[in-house]
Amino acid sequence: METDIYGIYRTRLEQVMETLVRDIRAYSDQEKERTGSTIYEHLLYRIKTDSSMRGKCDRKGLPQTERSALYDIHDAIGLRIVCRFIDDIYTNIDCIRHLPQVEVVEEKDYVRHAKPNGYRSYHLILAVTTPFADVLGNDPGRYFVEVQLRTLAMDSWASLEHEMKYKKHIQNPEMISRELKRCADELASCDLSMQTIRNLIRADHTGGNV
Ligand code: 0O2
Repeated sequence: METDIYGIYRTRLEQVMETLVRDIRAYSDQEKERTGSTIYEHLLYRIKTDSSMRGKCDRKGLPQTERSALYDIHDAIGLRIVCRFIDDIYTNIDCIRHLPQVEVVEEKDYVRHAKPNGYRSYHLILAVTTPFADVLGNDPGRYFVEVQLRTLAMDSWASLEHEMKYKKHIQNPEMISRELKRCADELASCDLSMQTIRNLIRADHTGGNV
């Protein structure tokens, strides 16, 4: 049997993930206290499985080593924050930028710039500074985390599209891709309308002019 691709770093990855999840829950509680509403609906997190990390190394032409998994590839730790409204995505990003020991090293805004297939989501790659060594031997260390932020609508679309991608024999894939794209655009339009309605309700509630 193959050894774990993360080797002795697996427990470190778990520590980094747990600390980040704790910090995100803490700012979320503070926001709830301050505004009375939740800043996200779901917070999901995982360590990429050994076999899927090995597969990703192969796809990228990298050797299946700890260094590839922890340094060259940046999503050994993955978090997904699913929000009700588009603005909440950006509020969460702002909070994440202010977390201690966290630096945003890469970002992709597929919310404003959707992929051609209709995929929408905001991706951040974080480098988290840790009080223990990393795979390069740096101490303090740096561990990478991928954070995907989406609305509920974007999330349900992405899981359906993901299902299609991994299905081997699919009838009429062109038609399904076309329908998925149409659906993504309709959902994006609904997300915008929902945001506008919330803004109107809030402006009204605070006595502002609409
Ligand atoms: P998995 O199994 O979901 O983790 P990368 O390969 O990550 O270095 P890339 O492709 O430029 O480089 O990264 P990007 O665009 O930030 O995408 C990273 C992740 O976003 C993917 O991880 C998916 O989870 C998700 N994603 C990106 N594009 C799509 C899409 O078109 N549809 C769906 N359903 N998800 C998408 P992985 O590692 O590819 O897969």
